[in-house]
Amino acid sequence: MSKWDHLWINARLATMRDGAGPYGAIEDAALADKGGRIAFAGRMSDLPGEPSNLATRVMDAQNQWITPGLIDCHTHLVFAGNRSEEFEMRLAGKSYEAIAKAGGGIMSTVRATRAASEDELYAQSLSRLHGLLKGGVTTVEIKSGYGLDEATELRMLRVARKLGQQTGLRVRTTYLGLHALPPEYASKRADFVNLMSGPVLRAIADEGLADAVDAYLEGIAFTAAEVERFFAAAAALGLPAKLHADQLSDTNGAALAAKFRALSADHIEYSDPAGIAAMAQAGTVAVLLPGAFFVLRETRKPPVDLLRRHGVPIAVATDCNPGTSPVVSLPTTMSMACTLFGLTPEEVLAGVTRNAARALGLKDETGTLEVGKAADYVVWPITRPAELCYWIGTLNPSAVACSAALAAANASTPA
Ligand code: DI6
Ligand code: FE
Repeated sequence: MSKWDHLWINARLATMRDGAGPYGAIEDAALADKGGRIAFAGRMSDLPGEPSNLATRVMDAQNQWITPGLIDCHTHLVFAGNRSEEFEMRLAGKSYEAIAKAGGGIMSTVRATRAASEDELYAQSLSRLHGLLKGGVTTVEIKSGYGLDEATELRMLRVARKLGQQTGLRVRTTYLGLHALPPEYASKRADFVNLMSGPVLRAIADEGLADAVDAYLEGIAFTAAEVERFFAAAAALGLPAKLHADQLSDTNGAALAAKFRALSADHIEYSDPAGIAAMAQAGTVAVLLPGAFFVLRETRKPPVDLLRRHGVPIAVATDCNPGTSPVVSLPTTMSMACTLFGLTPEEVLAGVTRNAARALGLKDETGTLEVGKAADYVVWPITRPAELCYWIGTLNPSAVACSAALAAANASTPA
């Protein structure tokens, strides 16, 4: 047998395998990888020989816990500038909707992002990505949506792809074509929807720049009919949907997402029981975003009990964006998901691993520690998995492995 690349011994694994007991935990465990795939995840006593004979590098985890690499499945990480003035306006009593209606909000970031060069956009976004990395993230979803014209939407997605290539993180990109109506289309809504669902979508698909599409279904954003038109055009090109749904009001977003068999419906604070039942039927993941709930001081919580009762998979993400969730720490968000939404630490860890992978169409690739899956994992200096949700701002991984880094390195090494 040719040797494994790495072997961790004396570890405790939170495999997060579905149906394998709390955290899918294995004590007195070992984890090995070879060629960027997990080659062994089990008990030390089941190792097929002496560790030093089995792997090129053997590391002693000294009883630390190893989890799957964390997955942040909803971010708007690529943008220019910041919205700290609006933060101050909201603290002084102005609402998020009122600021948006007055031309601020998403449009203020659109102006800054349109004005930024690709290099500026890359540099500003890279520092945020480093923040996520420090928290154990190995896969991140990045949306466009602060361009709202062809050139800037493409630029955002290219920057997102380049961030993945250069950092070695696994990046999934989402074309958020219907995010806000730019003022130049104020009296031509249908033209804007047609542009985003037609020429811009095709240009993005031609360059292979997006893995999915997303839309903002909300009173201050787009209607169900507009979103349906956009989703249908994406489906015709083979692109799956994700949806910002029922965040500030009930717009039947959960049901619409289910109708298109969307990968996920995100936010869903106001979703009704019929919508949640439809999501369960369609296999649509519920992505909960406590950062936005916290920043906007919302009071309506997502229907967690209903999600549990219907068996809808729950994911948790940062929603990193300059308006409603300027958060670049997934562990901090995990703490919020417990304290603000009442999820258990085990539900939250599933929400940033197994279920987050599913929300990105990656469930066979990453999200659990299982032989054959990508070698994405994090070693944590903790004694219980719940510590991952308990500490705020202090916990750093002891080691992070991301197989996408290996793939990127191989791609850039001449054969
Ligand atoms: N995600 C979004 O896209 C909007 N809200 C959210 O949670 C708006 C983001 C922004 O204000 O820039
Ligand atoms: Fe968002």
